[in-house]
Amino acid sequence: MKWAVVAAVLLVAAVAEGADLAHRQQAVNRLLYKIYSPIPSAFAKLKEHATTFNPRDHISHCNDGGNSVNHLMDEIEANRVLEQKHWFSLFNERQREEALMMVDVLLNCMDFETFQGNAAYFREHMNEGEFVYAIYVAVTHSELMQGVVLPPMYEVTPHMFTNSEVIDKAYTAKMTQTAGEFYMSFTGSKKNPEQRVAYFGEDIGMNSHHVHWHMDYPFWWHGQEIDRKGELFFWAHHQLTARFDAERLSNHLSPVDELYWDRPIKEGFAPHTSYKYGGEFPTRPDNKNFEDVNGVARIRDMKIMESRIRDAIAHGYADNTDGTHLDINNDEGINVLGAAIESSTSSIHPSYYGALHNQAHRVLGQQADPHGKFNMPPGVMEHFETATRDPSFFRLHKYMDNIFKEQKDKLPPYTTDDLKYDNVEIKSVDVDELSTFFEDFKFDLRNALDTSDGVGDVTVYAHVPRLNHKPFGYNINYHAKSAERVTVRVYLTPKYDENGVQREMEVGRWHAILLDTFWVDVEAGDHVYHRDASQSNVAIPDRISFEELIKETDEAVANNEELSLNSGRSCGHPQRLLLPKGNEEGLACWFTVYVTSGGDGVHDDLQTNDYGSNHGYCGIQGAKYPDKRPMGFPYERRIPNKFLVLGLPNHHSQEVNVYHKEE
Ligand code: CUO
Repeated sequence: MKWAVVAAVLLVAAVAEGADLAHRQQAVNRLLYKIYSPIPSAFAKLKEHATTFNPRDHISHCNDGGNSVNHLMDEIEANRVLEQKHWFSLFNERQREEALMMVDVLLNCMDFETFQGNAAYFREHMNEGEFVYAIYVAVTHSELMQGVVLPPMYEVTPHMFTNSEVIDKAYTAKMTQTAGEFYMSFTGSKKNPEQRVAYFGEDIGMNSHHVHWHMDYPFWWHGQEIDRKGELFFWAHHQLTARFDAERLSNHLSPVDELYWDRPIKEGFAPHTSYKYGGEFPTRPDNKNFEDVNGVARIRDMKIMESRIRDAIAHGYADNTDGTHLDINNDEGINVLGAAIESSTSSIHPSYYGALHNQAHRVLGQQADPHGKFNMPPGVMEHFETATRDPSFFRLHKYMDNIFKEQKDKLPPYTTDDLKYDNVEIKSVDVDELSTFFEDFKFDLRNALDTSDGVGDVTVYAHVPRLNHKPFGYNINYHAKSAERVTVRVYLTPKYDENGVQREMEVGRWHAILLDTFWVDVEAGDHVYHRDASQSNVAIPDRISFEELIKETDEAVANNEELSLNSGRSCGHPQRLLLPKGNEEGLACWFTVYVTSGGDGVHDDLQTNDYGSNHGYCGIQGAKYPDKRPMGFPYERRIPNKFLVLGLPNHHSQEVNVYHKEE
């Protein structure tokens, strides 16, 4: 009895401290709930914090002695921060600086109570966009917030993911207090061939993966060094490019061409999206010539950055800030280049190599009003949430992908010894039918709308078609000489080009899509290993909806139960989009299984621990990328002699078709 009392007291104490997962999750849900309106009175604790919590009174609970709190408070008190009800873009230097001040505050909190108090206070004193960004990043990286699930961004800031027409209907629904469900179509019309692949660039799950990738691996990151961050920038975007090209082939379009600074931007773009504050996203007509963007960059600067980077590749070394050289003609070179091109804070020489990628996003985003004559807000290219909607995104990333390829192509091709793994022979692979279809997806728009304590809530949802595929799996029939741990990489590579000409392996390899990487203990003799697509380590399942997240969390808090959401990181390609769309006739692809030694795995437990099952494109947070080999192995290097690869017992390719079935 006595122990029961003690346990009960301890539980009450823990709950009062608010440190258990359910309470932390509830705080995050509430902080992000209807962020354009004041904190509702129903969230009494947060509401109270927002008015009575003075961050300066709690600096003894900050790891940095309160430096970041004092800094941000000084800026707010001097009225130097961005006003509320104004757009926010991470690429705007001053706005980013402010958002990062808040990230610093949150990441320096010693305990959850201080985190919560500061967050509630700054929610009411900072720009909403800066606030949301800071919360997402802080929850992603804070030790205190381990296990907390971030609600889907498309339900927290729906404007960034939803067509204005649908948002307008949601406003009307709210005004008239009539619930509504509205159908959203992809932007543009069938007169625009690019519209055939808009379902990919505008997929809200893919947009969400992309924005989270950049939150997990921010270019401004000044914390502990992140393993292979520059290489991962190359790889995640290389795969996005390869996947986009496969979608294009599925729809009888040529692969995307790269961007040229001295040629017109071929495709225009009318985003059909509006800011919550700041009007419509700017539109760009077809064939717009590049213009210098005031206060951002001249086109000449962009060419200079490109040429310095290409020089580094040609020389085989990059310049350090002290004038010494770093050899990049090796597997690590891609990591150096990725950081320099993006550019991130890990760039070897930021003032020399500049920030080709980040500046290009801004230059492209502002082509509709390059001289600021019309006071237009930033373009879709200036937000990771919206960038992939614009066809120029893929041109830009193809352009950078080609620069990365130059470096990779300078490395010597692998030899048989590099690629061979004698212990396993893959006899055959049986792949289930691969077929895709469009389905309807519904998401909540409520958080886009203003509200206040006295106004009733109205349910408003958007419906959007989205690509999915039939569940599939495959059996790998193998013979192993001895029981051993192995590394398995699975790729899908379109077989033909847009003209129906079969691609040579040397050409096709750069278009290979990684479907999965995993580790398994094989047994000696002849065996079959079954793998399901749903286990893929590049993709994540659907995110829990914000509504469901709130419901489950509130129930757990009310009933004093443990919260188990079973939902990992938000970074990860959507499981639904694991396959390209294909077409009615079947998109012919090579389905490749490549097995190497388990020694390629960095961690000892990879055969039982999938580390959240999203490491293929998103790495493992706080730990090393699990595959020791270069990302894209073995296709990231030239393959002048395909027979060398085809003759390997541990490499098996066979033709499959990806079918698309119209519903
Ligand atoms: Cu992800 Cu350009 O890097 O958008």
